[in-house]
Amino acid sequence: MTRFISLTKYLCPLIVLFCSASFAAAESSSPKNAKVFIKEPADGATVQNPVKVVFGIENMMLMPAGVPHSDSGHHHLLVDVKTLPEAGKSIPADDQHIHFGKAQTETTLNLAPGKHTLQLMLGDHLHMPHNPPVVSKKITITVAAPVAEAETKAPAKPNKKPTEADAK
Ligand SMILES: [Cu+2]
Repeated sequence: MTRFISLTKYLCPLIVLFCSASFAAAESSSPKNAKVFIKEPADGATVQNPVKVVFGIENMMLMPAGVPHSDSGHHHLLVDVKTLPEAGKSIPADDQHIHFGKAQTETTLNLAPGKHTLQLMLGDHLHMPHNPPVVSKKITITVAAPVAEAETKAPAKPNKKPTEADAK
């Protein structure tokens, strides 16, 4: 009896694994604790161009595009993306969906001054989102206007000592 119980205990997860694998053969699976996150900049930060973005990953392996390997993928940086890329399709490649197919762990961006959102999504060797998708929290940053531009808009006050006239 004990032997039977322990056997089913090990067999059940295996059966579930095989079944789910056959139903979702097109998508690469990801472990439950898989995580990607933006290490830099901090959420809510005000930054200057060029904006350095550092990627973090946990419980998945970084692998260049085109190299199939279980529990692996490469980063995709989503800039001002409102709707996440669809499951079962390659993540689009454009200015708002930047692929890091060489397994890079950081990048620098030049963004228009103002507010922007950044989010990471892992894609497999075929640039497809995993099942379940491995997506970071979406952060918002403010890109400050270039210093020269900021100065012309708000000229710095001349550095002089306060006089009696100033005090009145
Ligand atoms: Cu990709």
